[in-house]
Amino acid sequence: MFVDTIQINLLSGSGGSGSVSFSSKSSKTSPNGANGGKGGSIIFVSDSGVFDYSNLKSKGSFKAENGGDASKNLQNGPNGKDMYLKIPIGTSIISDGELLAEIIDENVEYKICQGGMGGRGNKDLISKRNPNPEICESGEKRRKVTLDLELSLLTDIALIGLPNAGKSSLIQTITNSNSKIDSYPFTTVSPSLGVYENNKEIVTICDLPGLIKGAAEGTGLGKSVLRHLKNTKFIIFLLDPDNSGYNIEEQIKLLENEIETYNPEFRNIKNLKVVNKSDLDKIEKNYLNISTVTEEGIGELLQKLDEISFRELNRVNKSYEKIFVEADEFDIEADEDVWKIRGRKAEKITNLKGNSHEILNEISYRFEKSSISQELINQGIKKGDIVDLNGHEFSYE
Ligand SMILES: Nc1nc2c(ncn2[C@@H]2O[C@H](COP(=O)(O)OP(=O)(O)OP(=O)(O)O)[C@@H](O)[C@H]2O)c(=O)[nH]1
Ligand SMILES: [Mg+2]
Repeated sequence: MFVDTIQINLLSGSGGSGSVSFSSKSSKTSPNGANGGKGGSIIFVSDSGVFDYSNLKSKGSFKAENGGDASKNLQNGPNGKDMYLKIPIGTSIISDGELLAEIIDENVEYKICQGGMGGRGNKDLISKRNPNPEICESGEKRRKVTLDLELSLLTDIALIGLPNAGKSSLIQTITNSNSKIDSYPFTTVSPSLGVYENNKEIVTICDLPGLIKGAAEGTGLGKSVLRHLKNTKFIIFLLDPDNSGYNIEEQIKLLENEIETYNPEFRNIKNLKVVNKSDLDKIEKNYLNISTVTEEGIGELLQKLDEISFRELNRVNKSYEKIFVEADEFDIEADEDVWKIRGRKAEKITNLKGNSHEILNEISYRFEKSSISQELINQGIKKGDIVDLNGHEFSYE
């Protein structure tokens, strides 16, 4: 089964915990607790040998390795392995309806779910304030990301027409494709690719399901057909003189209208209008007439296509990568004189283990320096109010 849309859950690895330990070679002990390993990240790699998401479909959820905890005596925890997932070229990466990336180049790596930072051990926490720390940091938690992936195939030519126009018959006539042909509408339910060689280059053709009125709004297989056009360089409109509902001009109008409604930019895709089924003696004078049955006109069609240099044509889509600055976010919830603060930034302040007295000192030092403290002042915190920072409570001074 061809899978061209998928929702997947990604979990990066958590960071390992730092350690608290001391060297005791001489009478003077010194901190030598090491750092936890980084958690593994999940990285997409665009691969021209992958054609859809069926390799991801069977799992749906992916988890990178956690970083290891540090041991004593300067032994850092091992980093968790990154996980690489192959995705097809032509993938749109979408999070919560927002487009994060369009991947149309081969071998692009996209770190989509960052592994957690390892926690620092007591050696790296030495400071003037605390020269002999008995605390360490726990590692950052894993991140969870849910993404929608949508594929728009990269092809030179797309065959567009109403159901039964003969699109699959045409791709079979001119390429090695064995797209299914039958006399009922919507025989083709997913795109199929074929290639042929002209005197200059290898040309890829994509046979698509038929379009009907309302396709741009999702009628029939509409959206899943039209989505592919953003990575298509050229359209053949295949028209059917034997269609009982629409004459040739009406078919052109319907198809162009659906395409433009879906995306006005698609108007710029070059096209050729071809009338099929000339063997039925329904010749349309103003167009190239062909028959996939008698192969009449097929040579002429190929000649016309030979005149086009597909390499030089542009696709509507551009590769795109949103600069993804992860916010060090936090939420403040105020209830009378208690201020509850949660979120990644709060975790970064309170991620400490060890001597409880030192933990409190370190937390209040980090808290005062942080933007959380400034935000609380802006929101009107008063002396004596209770601050609940990720479960650690203290009174504000
Ligand atoms: N007489 C005649 N019939 C044709 C010709 N080309 C295709 N057909 C017939 O038209 C019907 C539809 O052909 P398909 O190739 O499956 O059409 P399609 O456009 O791929 O249809 P969908 O996948 O349903 O959108 C079949 O019965 C074909 O045999 C032609 O040149 N002449
Ligand atoms: Mg078909």
